[in-house]
Amino acid sequence: MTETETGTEVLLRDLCDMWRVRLLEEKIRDLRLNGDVVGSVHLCIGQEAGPVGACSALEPADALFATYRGHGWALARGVPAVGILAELLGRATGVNGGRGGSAYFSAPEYGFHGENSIVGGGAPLAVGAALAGRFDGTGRVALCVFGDGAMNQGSVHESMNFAAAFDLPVVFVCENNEYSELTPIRDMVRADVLADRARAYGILGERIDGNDPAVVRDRVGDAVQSAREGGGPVLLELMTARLVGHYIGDAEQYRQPGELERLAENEPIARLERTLRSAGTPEPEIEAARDDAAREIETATQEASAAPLADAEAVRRHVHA
Ligand SMILES: Cc1ncc(C[n+]2csc(CCOP(=O)(O)OP(=O)(O)O)c2C)c(N)n1
Repeated sequence: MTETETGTEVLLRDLCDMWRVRLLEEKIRDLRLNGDVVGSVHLCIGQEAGPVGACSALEPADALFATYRGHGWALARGVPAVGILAELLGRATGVNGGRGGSAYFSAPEYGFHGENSIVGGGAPLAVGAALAGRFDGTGRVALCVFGDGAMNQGSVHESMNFAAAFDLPVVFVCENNEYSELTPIRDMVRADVLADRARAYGILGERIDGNDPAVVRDRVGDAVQSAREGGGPVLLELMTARLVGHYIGDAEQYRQPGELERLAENEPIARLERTLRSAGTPEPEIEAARDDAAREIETATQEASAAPLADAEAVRRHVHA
Protein backbone atom coordinates (compact mmCIF):
# COMPACT_ATOMS: atom_id res chain seq x y z
CA MET A 1 0.00 0.00 0.00
CA THR A 2 1.45 3.38 -0.98
CA GLU A 3 0.71 6.57 0.93
CA THR A 4 -1.09 8.16 -2.03
CA GLU A 5 -3.53 5.30 -2.61
CA THR A 6 -7.12 5.75 -1.48
CA GLY A 7 -8.90 3.09 0.57
CA THR A 8 -10.96 2.08 -2.49
CA GLU A 9 -7.85 1.77 -4.66
CA VAL A 10 -6.28 -0.56 -2.09
CA LEU A 11 -9.43 -2.70 -1.97
CA LEU A 12 -9.60 -2.85 -5.76
CA ARG A 13 -5.99 -4.02 -5.83
CA ASP A 14 -6.83 -6.66 -3.22
CA LEU A 15 -9.76 -7.73 -5.40
CA CYS A 16 -7.55 -7.99 -8.49
CA ASP A 17 -4.89 -9.90 -6.53
CA MET A 18 -7.49 -12.34 -5.19
CA TRP A 19 -8.84 -12.84 -8.72
CA ARG A 20 -5.26 -13.51 -9.90
CA VAL A 21 -5.01 -16.32 -7.34
CA ARG A 22 -8.53 -17.64 -8.04
CA LEU A 23 -8.04 -17.69 -11.82
CA LEU A 24 -4.57 -19.21 -11.55
CA GLU A 25 -6.04 -21.97 -9.40
CA GLU A 26 -8.93 -22.56 -11.78
CA LYS A 27 -6.48 -22.73 -14.67
CA ILE A 28 -4.30 -25.23 -12.80
CA ARG A 29 -7.39 -27.33 -12.02
CA ASP A 30 -8.28 -27.43 -15.73
CA LEU A 31 -4.71 -28.29 -16.71
CA ARG A 32 -4.64 -31.09 -14.12
CA LEU A 33 -7.99 -32.48 -15.28
CA ASN A 34 -6.91 -32.59 -18.92
CA GLY A 35 -3.60 -34.23 -18.02
CA ASP A 36 -1.20 -31.38 -18.87
CA VAL A 37 -0.29 -31.10 -15.18
CA VAL A 38 0.48 -34.42 -13.51
CA GLY A 39 0.68 -35.49 -9.88
CA SER A 40 -1.13 -34.35 -6.78
CA VAL A 41 -2.51 -30.80 -6.81
CA HIS A 42 -3.99 -28.91 -3.82
CA LEU A 43 -5.91 -25.72 -4.52
CA CYS A 44 -6.64 -22.74 -2.26
CA ILE A 45 -9.91 -21.63 -3.89
CA GLY A 46 -11.85 -19.74 -1.18
CA GLN A 47 -8.71 -18.96 0.84
CA GLU A 48 -7.35 -16.11 -1.33
CA ALA A 49 -7.59 -13.35 1.29
CA GLY A 50 -4.86 -14.95 3.42
CA PRO A 51 -2.01 -14.84 0.92
CA VAL A 52 -3.09 -11.52 -0.60
CA GLY A 53 -3.46 -9.74 2.75
CA ALA A 54 -0.42 -11.28 4.43
CA CYS A 55 2.04 -10.85 1.55
CA SER A 56 1.13 -7.18 1.20
CA ALA A 57 2.48 -6.73 4.76
CA LEU A 58 5.92 -8.22 3.96
CA GLU A 59 9.15 -6.52 2.84
CA PRO A 60 11.21 -7.94 -0.07
CA ALA A 61 13.87 -9.34 2.31
CA ASP A 62 11.33 -11.27 4.38
CA ALA A 63 11.11 -15.03 3.99
CA LEU A 64 7.86 -16.88 3.32
CA PHE A 65 7.38 -20.61 3.91
CA ALA A 66 4.17 -22.16 2.56
CA THR A 67 2.64 -25.62 2.19
CA TYR A 68 1.51 -27.82 -0.71
CA ARG A 69 -1.51 -25.45 -0.88
CA GLY A 70 1.00 -22.79 -1.86
CA HIS A 71 0.39 -21.60 -5.46
CA GLY A 72 -1.57 -18.60 -4.21
CA TRP A 73 1.07 -17.72 -1.62
CA ALA A 74 3.77 -17.82 -4.29
CA LEU A 75 1.79 -15.59 -6.65
CA ALA A 76 0.91 -13.12 -3.89
CA ARG A 77 4.58 -13.02 -2.88
CA GLY A 78 5.47 -11.85 -6.37
CA VAL A 79 6.49 -15.04 -8.16
CA PRO A 80 5.33 -14.52 -11.79
CA ALA A 81 2.36 -16.61 -12.89
CA VAL A 82 4.27 -17.77 -15.97
CA GLY A 83 7.06 -19.24 -13.82
CA ILE A 84 4.55 -21.06 -11.61
CA LEU A 85 2.55 -22.43 -14.54
CA ALA A 86 5.67 -23.50 -16.41
CA GLU A 87 6.84 -25.28 -13.27
CA LEU A 88 3.58 -27.19 -12.92
CA LEU A 89 3.60 -28.03 -16.62
CA GLY A 90 7.08 -29.55 -16.27
CA ARG A 91 8.71 -26.94 -18.49
CA ALA A 92 12.37 -26.01 -18.52
CA THR A 93 11.38 -22.38 -17.87
CA GLY A 94 9.55 -23.19 -14.61
CA VAL A 95 10.85 -21.61 -11.42
CA ASN A 96 12.71 -24.85 -10.67
CA GLY A 97 13.21 -25.97 -14.24
CA GLY A 98 10.08 -28.15 -14.04
CA ARG A 99 11.55 -30.35 -11.28
CA GLY A 100 9.52 -29.08 -8.29
CA GLY A 101 6.00 -29.44 -9.64
CA SER A 102 2.89 -28.35 -7.78
CA ALA A 103 3.91 -29.55 -4.33
CA TYR A 104 7.58 -28.67 -4.02
CA PHE A 105 8.45 -25.56 -5.99
CA SER A 106 10.33 -22.64 -4.52
CA ALA A 107 11.52 -19.23 -5.70
CA PRO A 108 13.87 -17.79 -3.08
CA GLU A 109 14.71 -14.84 -5.35
CA TYR A 110 11.17 -13.63 -4.61
CA GLY A 111 11.33 -14.43 -0.89
CA PHE A 112 9.29 -17.59 -1.48
CA HIS A 113 11.22 -20.33 0.27
CA GLY A 114 9.12 -23.14 -0.91
CA GLU A 115 6.10 -25.20 -0.31
CA ASN A 116 6.53 -27.90 2.27
CA SER A 117 4.55 -31.02 1.59
CA ILE A 118 5.60 -32.40 4.95
CA VAL A 119 2.78 -31.18 7.21
CA GLY A 120 4.33 -28.76 9.72
CA GLY A 121 7.71 -29.05 8.00
CA GLY A 122 7.92 -25.36 7.15
CA ALA A 123 7.93 -24.23 10.79
CA PRO A 124 11.48 -25.28 11.73
CA LEU A 125 12.74 -23.89 8.42
CA ALA A 126 11.11 -20.53 9.17
CA VAL A 127 12.67 -20.50 12.62
CA GLY A 128 16.06 -21.20 11.02
CA ALA A 129 15.59 -18.36 8.53
CA ALA A 130 14.71 -15.97 11.35
CA LEU A 131 17.71 -17.09 13.39
CA ALA A 132 19.99 -16.70 10.37
CA GLY A 133 18.56 -13.20 9.83
CA ARG A 134 19.66 -12.27 13.33
CA PHE A 135 23.25 -13.16 12.46
CA ASP A 136 23.43 -11.89 8.88
CA GLY A 137 21.98 -8.50 9.78
CA THR A 138 19.15 -8.51 7.21
CA GLY A 139 16.49 -8.00 9.88
CA ARG A 140 14.35 -10.45 7.95
CA VAL A 141 11.04 -11.63 9.34
CA ALA A 142 10.01 -15.19 8.52
CA LEU A 143 6.34 -15.87 7.86
CA CYS A 144 5.30 -19.49 8.10
CA VAL A 145 1.93 -20.74 6.85
CA PHE A 146 0.36 -24.06 7.80
CA GLY A 147 -3.10 -25.57 8.23
CA ASP A 148 -5.17 -26.31 11.32
CA GLY A 149 -4.14 -29.96 11.10
CA ALA A 150 -0.49 -28.96 11.25
CA MET A 151 -1.10 -27.30 14.61
CA ASN A 152 -0.93 -30.81 16.09
CA GLN A 153 2.49 -31.61 14.64
CA GLY A 154 5.41 -31.76 17.06
CA SER A 155 7.55 -29.70 14.68
CA VAL A 156 5.11 -26.78 14.96
CA HIS A 157 5.03 -26.91 18.78
CA GLU A 158 8.81 -27.10 18.98
CA SER A 159 9.24 -24.27 16.49
CA MET A 160 6.85 -21.96 18.33
CA ASN A 161 8.50 -22.68 21.63
CA PHE A 162 12.02 -22.20 20.22
CA ALA A 163 11.05 -18.95 18.48
CA ALA A 164 9.42 -17.71 21.69
CA ALA A 165 12.41 -18.63 23.88
CA PHE A 166 14.78 -16.69 21.60
CA ASP A 167 12.40 -13.85 20.64
CA LEU A 168 12.84 -14.74 16.98
CA PRO A 169 11.00 -12.72 14.32
CA VAL A 170 8.62 -15.40 13.08
CA VAL A 171 4.95 -14.84 12.25
CA PHE A 172 3.14 -18.17 12.44
CA VAL A 173 0.01 -18.12 10.29
CA CYS A 174 -2.45 -20.96 10.75
CA GLU A 175 -4.99 -21.08 7.93
CA ASN A 176 -7.89 -22.72 9.68
CA ASN A 177 -10.14 -24.10 6.95
CA GLU A 178 -11.57 -26.51 9.54
CA TYR A 179 -10.38 -29.65 7.76
CA SER A 180 -7.13 -31.60 7.82
CA GLU A 181 -7.33 -33.57 4.64
CA LEU A 182 -10.74 -35.25 5.11
CA THR A 183 -10.99 -34.88 8.91
CA PRO A 184 -12.84 -32.00 10.58
CA ILE A 185 -10.62 -30.23 13.13
CA ARG A 186 -13.43 -30.42 15.69
CA ASP A 187 -13.00 -34.23 15.70
CA MET A 188 -9.30 -33.90 16.53
CA VAL A 189 -9.04 -30.96 18.93
CA ARG A 190 -11.16 -30.22 22.00
CA ALA A 191 -10.29 -26.52 22.20
CA ASP A 192 -12.26 -24.26 19.90
CA VAL A 193 -9.69 -21.50 19.33
CA LEU A 194 -6.31 -22.78 18.14
CA ALA A 195 -4.71 -19.36 18.62
CA ASP A 196 -5.24 -19.77 22.38
CA ARG A 197 -2.26 -22.12 22.35
CA ALA A 198 -0.01 -19.09 21.95
CA ARG A 199 -0.49 -18.30 25.63
CA ALA A 200 1.21 -21.58 26.51
CA TYR A 201 4.31 -20.43 24.62
CA GLY A 202 4.21 -16.99 26.20
CA ILE A 203 3.51 -15.25 22.88
CA LEU A 204 0.62 -13.31 21.41
CA GLY A 205 -2.03 -15.27 19.60
CA GLU A 206 -5.14 -14.07 17.82
CA ARG A 207 -7.95 -15.57 15.78
CA ILE A 208 -8.91 -13.26 12.91
CA ASP A 209 -11.23 -13.12 9.91
CA GLY A 210 -9.15 -14.85 7.26
CA ASN A 211 -11.57 -14.01 4.46
CA ASP A 212 -10.96 -10.25 4.59
CA PRO A 213 -7.64 -9.22 2.99
CA ALA A 214 -7.63 -5.83 4.77
CA VAL A 215 -8.01 -7.47 8.18
CA VAL A 216 -5.28 -9.97 7.35
CA ARG A 217 -2.92 -7.19 6.14
CA ASP A 218 -3.60 -5.16 9.27
CA ARG A 219 -3.03 -7.97 11.79
CA VAL A 220 -0.11 -9.57 9.91
CA GLY A 221 1.35 -6.06 9.50
CA ASP A 222 1.25 -5.51 13.28
CA ALA A 223 2.77 -8.94 13.92
CA VAL A 224 5.55 -8.36 11.36
CA GLN A 225 6.36 -4.96 12.83
CA SER A 226 6.42 -6.27 16.38
CA ALA A 227 8.62 -9.23 15.35
CA ARG A 228 10.98 -6.92 13.43
CA GLU A 229 11.33 -4.69 16.49
CA GLY A 230 12.35 -7.61 18.69
CA GLY A 231 8.91 -8.46 20.11
CA GLY A 232 9.29 -12.14 19.20
CA PRO A 233 6.91 -14.44 17.39
CA VAL A 234 3.14 -14.13 17.00
CA LEU A 235 0.54 -16.75 16.12
CA LEU A 236 -2.39 -15.70 13.93
CA GLU A 237 -5.26 -18.05 13.21
CA LEU A 238 -6.98 -17.10 9.95
CA MET A 239 -10.54 -18.41 9.81
CA THR A 240 -11.29 -19.34 6.22
CA ALA A 241 -12.70 -22.16 4.08
CA ARG A 242 -11.60 -24.06 1.03
CA LEU A 243 -14.43 -24.26 -1.49
CA VAL A 244 -12.89 -27.24 -3.28
CA GLY A 245 -11.65 -30.66 -2.25
CA HIS A 246 -8.47 -31.28 -0.29
CA TYR A 247 -6.90 -32.40 -3.57
CA ILE A 248 -8.23 -32.67 -7.10
CA GLY A 249 -10.31 -35.84 -7.11
CA ASP A 250 -11.48 -35.58 -3.48
CA ALA A 251 -15.16 -36.71 -3.42
CA GLU A 252 -15.77 -34.46 -0.37
CA GLN A 253 -18.09 -36.95 1.30
CA TYR A 254 -17.27 -35.37 4.66
CA ARG A 255 -19.22 -32.19 3.78
CA GLN A 256 -22.57 -31.53 5.43
CA PRO A 257 -25.59 -30.87 3.15
CA GLY A 258 -25.68 -27.18 2.21
CA GLU A 259 -22.21 -26.55 3.63
CA LEU A 260 -20.59 -25.34 0.41
CA GLU A 261 -23.47 -22.96 -0.33
CA ARG A 262 -23.18 -21.50 3.19
CA LEU A 263 -19.40 -21.13 2.89
CA ALA A 264 -19.73 -19.49 -0.53
CA GLU A 265 -21.71 -16.63 1.01
CA ASN A 266 -18.65 -15.64 3.01
CA GLU A 267 -16.04 -16.31 0.34
CA PRO A 268 -13.57 -13.44 0.05
CA ILE A 269 -14.00 -12.36 -3.58
CA ALA A 270 -17.81 -12.15 -3.62
CA ARG A 271 -17.69 -10.51 -0.21
CA LEU A 272 -15.24 -7.78 -1.26
CA GLU A 273 -17.24 -7.12 -4.43
CA ARG A 274 -20.37 -6.64 -2.29
CA THR A 275 -18.46 -4.25 -0.02
CA LEU A 276 -17.19 -2.22 -2.97
CA ARG A 277 -20.67 -2.07 -4.57
CA SER A 278 -22.33 -0.91 -1.40
CA ALA A 279 -19.64 1.79 -1.05
CA GLY A 280 -20.65 3.06 -4.51
CA THR A 281 -17.64 1.85 -6.50
CA PRO A 282 -18.53 1.98 -10.22
CA GLU A 283 -19.22 -1.45 -11.73
CA PRO A 284 -16.61 -1.09 -14.55
CA GLU A 285 -13.88 -0.68 -11.90
CA ILE A 286 -14.99 -3.87 -10.16
CA GLU A 287 -15.11 -5.73 -13.47
CA ALA A 288 -11.69 -4.39 -14.48
CA ALA A 289 -10.13 -6.05 -11.43
CA ARG A 290 -11.21 -9.45 -12.74
CA ASP A 291 -10.49 -8.69 -16.39
CA ASP A 292 -6.92 -7.55 -15.65
CA ALA A 293 -6.29 -10.74 -13.68
CA ALA A 294 -7.84 -12.92 -16.40
CA ARG A 295 -5.62 -11.35 -19.09
CA GLU A 296 -2.49 -11.94 -17.03
CA ILE A 297 -3.29 -15.59 -16.31
CA GLU A 298 -4.30 -16.30 -19.92
CA THR A 299 -1.10 -14.77 -21.32
CA ALA A 300 1.00 -16.61 -18.73
CA THR A 301 -0.66 -19.92 -19.60
CA GLN A 302 0.02 -19.48 -23.31
CA GLU A 303 3.63 -18.54 -22.69
CA ALA A 304 4.22 -21.40 -20.23
CA SER A 305 2.57 -23.95 -22.54
CA ALA A 306 4.77 -22.89 -25.44
CA ALA A 307 7.99 -23.41 -23.45
CA PRO A 308 10.12 -26.53 -23.99
CA LEU A 309 9.59 -29.51 -21.68
CA ALA A 310 12.24 -30.07 -19.02
CA ASP A 311 15.06 -32.35 -20.09
CA ALA A 312 14.83 -35.59 -18.08
CA GLU A 313 18.58 -35.33 -17.44
CA ALA A 314 17.91 -32.11 -15.52
CA VAL A 315 16.32 -34.13 -12.73
CA ARG A 316 19.83 -34.78 -11.38
CA ARG A 317 20.66 -31.11 -11.15
CA HIS A 318 21.09 -29.88 -7.56
CA VAL A 319 20.89 -33.43 -6.18
CA HIS A 320 23.77 -33.89 -3.76
CA ALA A 321 23.08 -37.34 -2.34
C1 LIG B 1 4.16 -35.25 8.24
C2 LIG B 1 3.00 -35.56 7.33
N1 LIG B 1 2.00 -36.36 7.78
C3 LIG B 1 0.94 -36.62 6.97
C4 LIG B 1 0.88 -36.10 5.70
C5 LIG B 1 -0.35 -36.39 4.82
N2 LIG B 1 -1.18 -35.17 4.74
C6 LIG B 1 -1.13 -34.37 3.65
S1 LIG B 1 -2.12 -33.06 3.80
C7 LIG B 1 -2.65 -33.52 5.33
C8 LIG B 1 -3.66 -32.70 6.09
C9 LIG B 1 -3.14 -31.37 6.52
O1 LIG B 1 -4.20 -30.54 6.92
P1 LIG B 1 -3.99 -29.04 7.34
O2 LIG B 1 -2.69 -28.90 8.06
O3 LIG B 1 -5.20 -28.60 8.07
O4 LIG B 1 -3.83 -28.25 5.97
P2 LIG B 1 -4.86 -28.03 4.77
O5 LIG B 1 -4.68 -29.20 3.84
O6 LIG B 1 -6.23 -27.96 5.37
O7 LIG B 1 -4.46 -26.75 4.11
C10 LIG B 1 -2.05 -34.71 5.70
C11 LIG B 1 -2.30 -35.41 6.98
C12 LIG B 1 1.95 -35.28 5.27
N3 LIG B 1 1.96 -34.72 4.06
N4 LIG B 1 2.98 -35.00 6.12
